[in-house]
Parts: sequence; C-alpha cells; structure tokens
Amino acid sequence: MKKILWLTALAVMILTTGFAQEYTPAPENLEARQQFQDNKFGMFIHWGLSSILGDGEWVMNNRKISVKDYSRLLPAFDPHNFDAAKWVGAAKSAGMKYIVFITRHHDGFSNWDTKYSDWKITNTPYGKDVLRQLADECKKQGIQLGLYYSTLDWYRDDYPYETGRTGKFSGRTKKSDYDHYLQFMKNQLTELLTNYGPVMSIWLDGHWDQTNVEGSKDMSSRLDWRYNELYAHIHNLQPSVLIGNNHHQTPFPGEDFQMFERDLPGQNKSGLSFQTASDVLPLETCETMNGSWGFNITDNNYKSTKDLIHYLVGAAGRNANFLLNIGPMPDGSVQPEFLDTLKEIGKWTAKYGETVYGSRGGVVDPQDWGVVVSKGKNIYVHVFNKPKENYIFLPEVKEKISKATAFDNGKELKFRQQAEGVFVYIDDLPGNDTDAIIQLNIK
Ligand code: JFZ
Repeated sequence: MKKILWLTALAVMILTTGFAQEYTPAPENLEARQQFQDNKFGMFIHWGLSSILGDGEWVMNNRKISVKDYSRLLPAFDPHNFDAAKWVGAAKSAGMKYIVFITRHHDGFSNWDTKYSDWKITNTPYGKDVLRQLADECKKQGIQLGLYYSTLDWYRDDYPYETGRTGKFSGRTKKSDYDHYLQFMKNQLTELLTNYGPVMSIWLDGHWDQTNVEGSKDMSSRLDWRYNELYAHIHNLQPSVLIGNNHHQTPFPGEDFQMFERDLPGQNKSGLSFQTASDVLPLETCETMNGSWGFNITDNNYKSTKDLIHYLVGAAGRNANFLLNIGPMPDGSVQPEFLDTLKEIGKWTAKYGETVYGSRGGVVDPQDWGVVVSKGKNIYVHVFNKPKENYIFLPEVKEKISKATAFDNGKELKFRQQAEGVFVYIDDLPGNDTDAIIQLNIK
C-alpha cells in the first residue's frame, strides 16, 4: 500500500513538473544543427501590413492604434511589385544561405493563406499567398527557409493581453483564453510545417511581453506558455526543425538554438542580451541594416558594408550565425540602399566566404584586433585592425601549427608556437581595409 502511494505521488510529480518530457533531439535535428552552423549567414525579412505605414513593425503599438482602426490597412495592402525571385536573389547575391521570414508578427497578420484567421494576406487586394511563393523560390534557388512566428498578438482577444506589457491600446475588452489561443497557434504551426516543405527553423518571439523589462531581477513569466506542448507539437510535425525563442534568457528545454538580438554573443550594447552564450546549442544573432526591422521610411541610418562584414565575421568568431534584416517596402520591392549593400557584401563573401562558411568559433577568444575561427585542418585569423606590434598573438592554441600564410596573396608568414600561444609575424601581411586574413595549417 505504502509503495502504491509512493508511486502515485511520483507519477503526479512527473506529470505536473513535465519532468517526464525531457527533450531528446532527433538524429535529424542534430544533423540540422550542424547544417545551420555551417550556413553562417542568413537574411531576416520583416514585412506585412505594418510596412504600409513606413514606421516600423511596432507602429500599431507605438502609435496606439486600436484593432478597429488598424483593420483599415487590410484593404490597402497591394504589394504588386512583390517578386519572390528578387528577394531570394538578393539573399543569394550577398552569400546568404537561408531566409527567416515573418509569417505573423505582433499585429497578428498572417502572411500566408491560413484557414484559421481572416486577418491574412489572401484577404487583401493582392490576394496571393506570399509564403507559398517564397518557399517555392527558396527551394528553386537552394536557400533554406526559417519561419518567424510571434507568440504575442495585439489583434486577437484570446491572447492573454491583460497581463501583457504591450498592445495596451488595442481596445480589446473580451476576456482572454490561453487554451483557445494555444490551440490556434498549434493549428497555424501545423499549416506552416505541413504545407510549405521542409522548414529550417521556427523563430518564436513574444515571451518578453509577459515578463518584467529586460535586466530585471525577476524575469518570470506571468503566463504559463506551456512550451512543452508547443515545442512537442512542432517537433512532431518536423523533427529536424530548429526551435529558437527570442526570450532573451538561457535556452529553455526543447529549444535547438539560442538567439541574440542586436548583439554579438557576450556583448550587451542593446540592453536586450543579459544571457550568457550556450556552449552546447548553435547560436544566432540578428541585426538591422539601418535601425529598423520593418520598413521605416525616414530611417537612413545605414550601416556600412564593412561594419556588416565585421558583424558576420565577428559572429563566426563567437561561434554564431548572423541573420541580417531587410524590411521590404509596401509595394513588395526592396529599397536600392539595401540591395546595393547586399551586393557589396556578396563580393566579399565570394572571395573570402570559405574562411567563414562551415567554420566554428571559440578556438581563441575574440581579441582587440579581430577574431579566429577553425575549419577542418585550417584556422583562419581575421584581422580587422592591424595591431601596432609586428605580430599577432593567439593565446592558448592547442593544435600544432605547420604553416602560416596571408590569405590575400598566399605569401608565407613567420610564426613561433610556444606553450602560451602562437605569435604570427605580420610584416609581410598585406594591408586589407576590411579584414586581413591569415591561414594557419594544422598538422
Ligand atoms: C523583437 C520584436 O519585437 C521586433 O519587432 C523584431 O521582430 C525583433 C527581431 O524581435 O524585438 C524585441 C523584443 C523584445 C524587446 C525589444 C525588442 N523588449 O523586450 O524590449
């Protein structure tokens, strides 16, 4: 009798804590993580109804627009210049290997022909399923596709908006119903993961709406999101899909990669990145080409090609992917400033991409002068700023180095390996305004 009681208690404990649902990634998921890390460079695309207003994707919240007023955008959306081949072509021109597309942002608008909502692209004058075209084109051009999906919703009244810290001006009065909302998300995710071919990643965002502001002592969620259920649902549909969640915290069980926003792992310039980088999961960091995610008509604060290349290589040196954002215009086209910079980046990746793609970081910590990555029998030393001394010092290199060469002209460089690290002499390293690369061969 005692034993039965004890077993019952244990069973109750397991069921209520979710302890029995410990996540073991499927073999194809582990494989997908390697491919994801090899990809290194992707394009983030923020686009939807909000693009019409030219004031970023938070415009509904920031300008305190009610659901009723915001609904006027639906009959106004007609992106007649949308051409999936051009978007995917722009990503390819930069040397990007994947695209992460906003399927549904916080304004709740679905960029595909969902059965579960009328608030969708196929109910605009444009009328066509943008995701379908994008997915087909990605397949055609050999680009992997990830899907951004907001767990936060400013439009629906079943989302627990009462405890949310945004979406306060929507005019919603009906009591929320998370059971219902969770089912809605599962239904939509079933569509996304069934009808559009293999999906590389599901990029969730919105958790922070139910917590105190970033950096607070108490970062607990006011809502029990039941991620166990949501994540299991996703992985059951496509075991290889990589789940990431932009909650700005240490990864939760069931997540397959860790993401950073507007910061390289280990930095916190944005005030959003208080978490430490995982040394188990793949990492990804996202950043904008100007200062906005969604189309912003007055934001001309463009980052330079050089800065963005440094961001890409800097991410690789910290073992992370770089997801660079564009916010296409309301007509569906991409502004020339973005296209030009992407092409410029592409010139660099065409020449130097082999020192980044497929590499892994963490060989040597980031240094004042640049970063270091490894790839098979090679170590690539990326020198952004040539130091004043005539050498570069790489602390704590375990591998035995057999040769050092300047990547730009193949010229051999002198080096000395000691217990504390490697000195590479750079007198013969040609200057390079963006990134002077040294290739070290491992014995
Ligand atoms: C989130 C989104 O809100 C944003 O629109 C964009 O999609 C970006 C990639 O991800 O960014 C956030 C999330 C949370 C905070 C700020 C920006 N926050 O808690 O202050």
